[in-house]
Amino acid sequence: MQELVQAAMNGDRRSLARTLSALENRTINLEQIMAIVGKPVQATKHWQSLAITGAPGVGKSCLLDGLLTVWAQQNLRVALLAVDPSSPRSGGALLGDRVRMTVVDDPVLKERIYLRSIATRKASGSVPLIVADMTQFLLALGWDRVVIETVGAGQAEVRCAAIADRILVVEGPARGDGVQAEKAGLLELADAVIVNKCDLPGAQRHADELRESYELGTGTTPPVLLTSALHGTGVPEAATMLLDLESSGRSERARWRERLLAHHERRILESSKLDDVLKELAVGSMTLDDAILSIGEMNDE
Ligand SMILES: Nc1nc2c(ncn2[C@@H]2O[C@H](COP(=O)(O)OP(=O)(O)OP(=O)(O)O)[C@@H](O)[C@H]2O)c(=O)[nH]1
Ligand SMILES: [Mg+2]
Repeated sequence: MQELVQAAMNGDRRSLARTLSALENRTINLEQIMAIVGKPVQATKHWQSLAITGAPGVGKSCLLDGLLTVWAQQNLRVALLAVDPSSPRSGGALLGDRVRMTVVDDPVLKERIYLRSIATRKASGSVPLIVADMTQFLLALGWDRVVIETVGAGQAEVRCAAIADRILVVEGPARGDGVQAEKAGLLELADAVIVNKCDLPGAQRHADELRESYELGTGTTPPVLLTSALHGTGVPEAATMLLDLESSGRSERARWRERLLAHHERRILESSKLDDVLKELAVGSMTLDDAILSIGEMNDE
């Protein structure tokens, strides 16, 4: 494992892929890897991880292709972690079956880009945790930025997004139903929103609706931009805006809420006392409140 991680540090892509697989399969943990890497992730004045999330087919991958191209042309080294949905809709399609990234066709740019998909249906353990660990590892290896693509507004996806420093929500043109309530939680997490497919009718209207609904709420309104990933319209502007994106106050709180919930869940699931607690709960000799307390005490020891 030592040799593998060192080869990854020296830029060998196959070793990098194998180390990430080991993290994904939990055959190695982040602490062990970081002990080999030997240097912590350096804080920078910009974000280091950005989650891109939105409904299936809204154009996230197409948009990312454009964004990664611009960033790579500026000499940035960017890694993309695409979290593959386990939903029956796609049957857990792999990255290769989805949109093709053209940025890797350029022999110079491809050296500055790393693409990796994470198959959620195969993952053993918490996907947000795996994504967080992979992100830290990539940053420690010197990748400038890590971008995480997740699909949908389900709890697991929101949790994956919440591990990132910034969250970009991608939307499509208006479908005439306004801003739906079930999306409110996701929009609350957004540091920026891009309405993609602006070559189709309804995009401008949806951008207006979004701005309006943000203005009705409390806190700052995140930037709302229009792009057509298909034609490249607005993509360079979006790339520039995103590079220096600040966290909106509201998203910061929402993000920590998700992280706290994820952390709590992980503590319970990883507790050595879990089996005993479940047995006691099942026979009624313990209350749920006692169970939480008991697991908490155990972990504090
Ligand atoms: N008209 C139009 N079509 C677009 C645009 N961007 C993407 N598409 C098309 O939308 C489809 C889905 O694009 P993807 O980039 O794969 O969307 P995605 O959000 O990554 O999809 P999932 O990863 O499956 O959730 C593709 O057929 C694209 O060609 C756009 O700006 N305008
Ligand atoms: Mg995609």
